[in-house]
Amino acid sequence: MSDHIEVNFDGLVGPTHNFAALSPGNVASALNGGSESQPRAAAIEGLEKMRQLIRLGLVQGFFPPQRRPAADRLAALGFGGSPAERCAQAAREDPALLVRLSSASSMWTANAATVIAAPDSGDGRVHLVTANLATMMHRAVEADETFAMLARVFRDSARFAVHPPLRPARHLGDEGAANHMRIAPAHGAAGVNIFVYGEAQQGDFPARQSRRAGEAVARLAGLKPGGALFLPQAGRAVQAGAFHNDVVAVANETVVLFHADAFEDGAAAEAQMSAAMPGLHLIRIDGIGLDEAVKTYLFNSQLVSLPEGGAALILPREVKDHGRAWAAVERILAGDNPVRRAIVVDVRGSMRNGGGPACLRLRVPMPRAALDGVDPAFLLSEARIDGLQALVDRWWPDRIAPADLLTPDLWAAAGAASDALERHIAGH
Ligand code: SUG
Repeated sequence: MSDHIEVNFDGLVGPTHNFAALSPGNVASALNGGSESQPRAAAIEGLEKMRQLIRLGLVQGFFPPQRRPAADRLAALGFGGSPAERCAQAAREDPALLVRLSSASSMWTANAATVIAAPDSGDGRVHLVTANLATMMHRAVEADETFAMLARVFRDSARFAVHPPLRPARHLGDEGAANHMRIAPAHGAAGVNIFVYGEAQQGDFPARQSRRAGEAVARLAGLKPGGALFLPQAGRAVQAGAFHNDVVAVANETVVLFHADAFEDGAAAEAQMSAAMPGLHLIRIDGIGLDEAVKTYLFNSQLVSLPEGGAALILPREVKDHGRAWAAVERILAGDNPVRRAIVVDVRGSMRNGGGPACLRLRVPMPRAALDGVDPAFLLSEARIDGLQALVDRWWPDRIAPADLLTPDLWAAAGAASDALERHIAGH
């Protein structure tokens, strides 16, 4: 058994999961804006995905959803009274603000932080740099609480270094691990960290990740020379709806799977990646269009190393349902590379807001022994997943229509669900 593992921390879908079209450049979010959501079903889907990873023999963790609507934020903005009174005032005076403070977007934990593995960092610790999520207001409000949560979960400072969000955020857009790929001979060996960033806006849709943010992460973690590679994301990929690099590329150990149009200069990117690590399997997919990549989220699969050797792709159902995307998967499986299995999961609720299997998880490579330094309340077994499913069944709203976000009933229901989850975690 390897002494170095990767733990996936999935975000539990929150009780206010809804479709508010808050993310320009995210095609699914725009398309589904205004439709009714199913928070309970979406949370159960996510938990089932976590269960599948456990059944593969992998270590699985979770992060709780942040409390929404964020009534504490409303207080900081001058809304007065009890949490419900603050929400009521905001609903009257600035409903668009209340909607932004009601998003369950903290579920996409690939955007919680950038993680630098222990073998790559200057001090041998795992480094987590909290993402500032500066580009979208509903996401920027996550950052401070995410920092506090990460410090709580990764509590052993001899093993983990948790950094606050980069500031000034507006000038250092940072969306975390969604724009970072690590290549290495194995999780436990020294690797190369690929930071993919967006150049200045090239169309209607914003690029969210700045090059400077990646440079700061590299410095903060003490990356060794040669331990970092900076690649510009293709402007046309961003304009096609790849608002994060993980919509068009994914890497794991010796494999990089990417769309032919993912990088600004594809040939140069391939040459640089190959030069950075001998023995790399570069799997370039050109049989499907960028629009199909965005629609199916083929590249937002999780690519995980299996305990028995080889790797598996954890794919969204939308890939299986799409002829050309599925044909690409079959070619990957037949090819000369470590990918052995394709496992299909259903995370439809999250997908409809542009969050696939890989968006829902923060991967944290660590020495197995470092698990002792993680708060066990955030590590899962199948029995603990059963417990969370029962909780979600009881407390998560069945449906949310956009207008519900402005009603006291929903604030009360969401608050009760968050209280129940807090008690559940405290009772662990
Ligand atoms: O930031 N969607 C998220 C999806 C994040 C996906 N994460 C990764 N690719 N790693 C976003 O755009 C939509 C919310 C709404 O429209 O209601 C949203 O925030």
